[in-house]
Amino acid sequence: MTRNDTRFISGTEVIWVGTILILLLGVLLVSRLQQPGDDDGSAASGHSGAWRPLPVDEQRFLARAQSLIDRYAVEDDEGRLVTKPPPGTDLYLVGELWKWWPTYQLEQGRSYRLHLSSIDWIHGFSMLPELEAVPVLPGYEVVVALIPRLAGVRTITCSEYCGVGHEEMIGTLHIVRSTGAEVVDDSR
Ligand SMILES: [Cu+2]
Repeated sequence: MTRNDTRFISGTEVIWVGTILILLLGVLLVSRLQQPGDDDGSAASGHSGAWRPLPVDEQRFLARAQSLIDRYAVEDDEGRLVTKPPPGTDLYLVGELWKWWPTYQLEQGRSYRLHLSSIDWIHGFSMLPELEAVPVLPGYEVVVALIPRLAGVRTITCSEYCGVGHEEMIGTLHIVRSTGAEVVDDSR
């Protein structure tokens, strides 16, 4: 037996374990990014194939979200800002440690194009049952078709672990019936 054999961990072993870990992380990341949007029969998915993150300028994305707020935001009964763009509007939703903004009010059964991006970290957009684990990435946007199926104050959660505030990264979409402004909650 040589001296090397008696060492606790050899350099070669460290390299092998490291390589395998990196490969596993790579496979995990690629499979996340290629998650198909409409294989689950979701009514929200108006496109075919994988999510496609496209490079986006962060300042332009933020400006678009802000301009929707400037144009359509009103205060609700509790003094919170709710942004109410008409059906068909391109929506810009920002994921950020640890919140989602703006808060939109949308009409049930109408279709919207939802643009998602992050300004800091990798997040994931989930609003079940319409959309699950859509990647929300800094420097990229993912555009998905959203047709809200259930009325009510709907919860957006983050599907990618993003630090100590991950569990509290909750946003809301207010979904109203298209005939009026009354919120009828049948989402739970
Ligand atoms: Cu997150």
